[in-house]
Amino acid sequence: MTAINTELIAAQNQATQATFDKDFAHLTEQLLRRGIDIQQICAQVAQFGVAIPSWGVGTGGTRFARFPGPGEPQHVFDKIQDCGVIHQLTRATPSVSLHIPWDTCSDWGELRDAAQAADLTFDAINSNTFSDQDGQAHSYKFGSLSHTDAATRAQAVAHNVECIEIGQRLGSKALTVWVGDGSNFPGQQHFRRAFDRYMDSARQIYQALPDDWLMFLEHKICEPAFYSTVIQDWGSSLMAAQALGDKAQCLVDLGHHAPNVNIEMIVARLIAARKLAGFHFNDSKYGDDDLDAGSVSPYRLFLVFNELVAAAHEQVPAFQPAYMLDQSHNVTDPIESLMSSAIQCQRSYAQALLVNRQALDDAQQANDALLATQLLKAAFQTDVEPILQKVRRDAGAAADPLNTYRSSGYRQRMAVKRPAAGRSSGIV
Ligand code: AFD
Ligand code: MN
Ligand code: MN
Repeated sequence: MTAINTELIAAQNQATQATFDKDFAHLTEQLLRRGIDIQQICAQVAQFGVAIPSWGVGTGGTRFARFPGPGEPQHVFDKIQDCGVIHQLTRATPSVSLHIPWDTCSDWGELRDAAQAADLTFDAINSNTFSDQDGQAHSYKFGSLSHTDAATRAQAVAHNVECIEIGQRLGSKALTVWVGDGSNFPGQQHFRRAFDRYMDSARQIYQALPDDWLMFLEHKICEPAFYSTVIQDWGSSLMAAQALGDKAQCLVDLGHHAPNVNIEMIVARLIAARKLAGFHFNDSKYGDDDLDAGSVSPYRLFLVFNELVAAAHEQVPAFQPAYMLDQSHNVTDPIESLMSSAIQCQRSYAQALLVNRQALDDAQQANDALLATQLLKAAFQTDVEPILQKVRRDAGAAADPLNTYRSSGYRQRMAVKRPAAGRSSGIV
């Protein structure tokens, strides 16, 4: 089942075929001079996929306001349909990451079928103990997994276990746990005891994990707690993951660090510790801004991918990070943002594949700082668009996803089919 007319895609791709051929031939020749086989790069890029967060297809908002866009998804099946469009046009987003209970469903089997029909699978499932749900016995106002009250902690544990059960029905293989737990005032919370309580709860969740599942711990420096958070940085996350066991790993959301922190080095450390779960890609200028991946700092995104490609190149054992987007689209059509963000991740990956690893090793060994950094720049400054387009064309996706999406009239059709529903979930 395809949401966008395949003939439209084919016609648009055909219209730009001749200029594309020239661009691709030129890049092929350029890379050959650098000793790089473009077909090999294309084959690797074709394997790249990044999961779409179900909450990302609805318009986001800030704590000040939300400005809903037309044709927003009204339930999880609509979200799957939108994710299907993103994947159809890019072939770079083969899976969806659900958020419970934002994504409620009375028949998970039906949802699995709908995803399959859209050629999608389910990535890590996300629990939510950072907001209260209707009819919930205990409030998370003062925390969840680390709450001072045992009954509140037990409720939060039970929710996570339920998320695992839902995920099992959908074919997920990981649970992502992010808690908003923390404090707003110095003295409000006993740091060590709060961490101990978190660990006690996390252990119970860990015990409920099926053998072939992973538990992704997502740290975040602040928000909604603005003085301290229980899992505030990669150090706390690593401590927790190491104490829990092999199935617990650390997830890096690019927006969850102190300003100017060297994220690519954190990535390298987590790889060294064999604890890198994967990513929530997005970009930021100030905090957890959830801007589109690579929209502010494309070089930083490239440097993160450079660490990932280096680890794969050096054959770090069991190195299989999970890639997800986690963005909030306040002023753009979410489908457009998600398509361009997925492609931006692909672009960074492709550029990182162009780094001359041997020359970089040699430059590092010789302490040739300038040459080393120029080798990275040479890769980053290569326009890999023909590679990305080639991969999309070969997969039957759109050569120019944004243009094809806009001319498909999908959003206009959805605006009629899904009349303004008022509020939708996914504001963080
Ligand atoms: C948080 C985290 C986490 C969570 C999300 C909800 O990034 O991934 O699931 O917001 O939108 O800041
Ligand atoms: Mn996140
Ligand atoms: Mn976040």
